[in-house]
Amino acid sequence: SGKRLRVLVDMDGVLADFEGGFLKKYRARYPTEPYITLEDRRGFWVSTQYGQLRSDLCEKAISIWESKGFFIDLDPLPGGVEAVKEMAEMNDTDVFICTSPIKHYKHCPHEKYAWVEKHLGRDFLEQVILTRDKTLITGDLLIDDKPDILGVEPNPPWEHILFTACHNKHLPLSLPQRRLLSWSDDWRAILDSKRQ
Ligand code: UMP
Repeated sequence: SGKRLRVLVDMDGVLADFEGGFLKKYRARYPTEPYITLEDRRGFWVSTQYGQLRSDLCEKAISIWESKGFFIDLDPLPGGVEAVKEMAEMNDTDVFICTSPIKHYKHCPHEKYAWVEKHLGRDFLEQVILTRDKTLITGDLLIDDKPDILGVEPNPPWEHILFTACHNKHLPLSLPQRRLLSWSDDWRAILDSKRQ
């Protein structure tokens, strides 16, 4: 039919390497403090796991992503930029980058737009959605590494595809949830499965 497919793609942990960027800058700023390897990461919230390691490390972790330059300096995750560009070129397909800024707004929202311009090009700024509540956004698919995506809308219209990350790879999949293991995985088949 003539219906277009709308794909929402998360940024941190899906297109941009939040976890890798965090660990690198945390170790550089706090070289004598303990840290959690990516292999040992559990749970979506980095600050929570650092706080469990030692209570004062929660705020030290937060200081890293609240710093100027944190979000713009994140490296792209392998294949993500290429996949999103290819998706955007597909017939009857609309792609939006759907990302939640941190509440410390001094640098993050600006740097998220700058990251998209740098890696996807100026025209892609049209596709950016900044929201703290993704349940309000309509779409067919939401590709996101956060296991639980909650908000004021109890029945969001999208199917959440869990993008595998260091913090969620050990989680049992709550059926019928589907995963994308990486951008090398068959994201085209997931899109095709949603086309009418
Ligand atoms: N974030 C935190 N605390 C953490 C980990 C991440 O505030 O411990 C931030 C980084 C991102 C946002 O700006 O939360 C997650 O956004 P989404 O990936 O859900 O869009």
